[in-house]
Amino acid sequence: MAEMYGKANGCSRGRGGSMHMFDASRRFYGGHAIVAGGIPFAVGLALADKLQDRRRVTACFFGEGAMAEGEFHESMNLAALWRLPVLFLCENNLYAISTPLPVQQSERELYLKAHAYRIPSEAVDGMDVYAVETAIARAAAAVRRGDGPYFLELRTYRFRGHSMGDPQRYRAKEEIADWEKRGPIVQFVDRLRRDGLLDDATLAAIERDVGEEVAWAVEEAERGPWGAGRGPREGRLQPGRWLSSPTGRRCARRCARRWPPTRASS
Ligand SMILES: Cc1ncc(C[n+]2csc(CCOP(=O)(O)OP(=O)(O)O)c2C)c(N)n1
Ligand SMILES: [Mg+2]
Repeated sequence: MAEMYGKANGCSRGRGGSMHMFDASRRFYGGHAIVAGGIPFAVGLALADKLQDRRRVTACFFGEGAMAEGEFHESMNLAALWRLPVLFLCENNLYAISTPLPVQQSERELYLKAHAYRIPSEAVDGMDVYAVETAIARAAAAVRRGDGPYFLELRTYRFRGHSMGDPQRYRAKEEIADWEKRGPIVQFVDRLRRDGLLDDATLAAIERDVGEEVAWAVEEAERGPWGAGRGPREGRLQPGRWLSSPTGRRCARRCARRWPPTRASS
């Protein structure tokens, strides 16, 4: 949360924001602003593990939009050719920002693309927590055994816009409402209740705990200092300081002139 605020107590010392979250101490290697940028990076990490005889699995998450990028195909080829220990996890939520799947991809059965590189691959109901857990456990075990890469297409949906600036004019409200009814948390809770594993009091306690944790993260982020990171750009990220610089003042004036955006400039 502190990283989202751009604060120095964030995992990338406030320099990454939502696009470049990185925490090497927890083996969490991004956040990549370039669509598909994380895929060759993951292949490199898996190559390092293989060369150094470490029995690790690199889990590489990306949206289906990344599968139209050249980097995806180069990475699949090398991962398969060198039998690298990497588990590719594509979250297919049917839209790349505003572009629906049929307008992005010539082959809509996305898992077949990995299959073409001789990587074992399957499509999974990404709205079903059990199905996802089972498929990932099986795939990760195969990768860890040294069988080479594995690919899972997790079929899901994005309930919100791609970003804060996405007005979602490209899809109907009814479509979103339909998918929300089948949301993974809704389905999981229903199933736990049906199986007698969850009662109202336990659910309320879990929701309270989660709420408290999120509130704590927000407070820590609010309290965190600006720009205390080390390096040559020390302190430059403090918005107050930047806005009072000549460049900052010029940018602020330019933005003010352009706001609200007209149809032609937006
Ligand atoms: C190489 C590259 N091209 C274009 C963009 C602009 N861009 C940002 S996100 C995105 C769509 C990505 O699709 P997906 O991964 O399905 O994301 P979703 O909309 O589902 O969140 C695009 C084209 C980018 N960041 N990098
Ligand atoms: Mg998508």
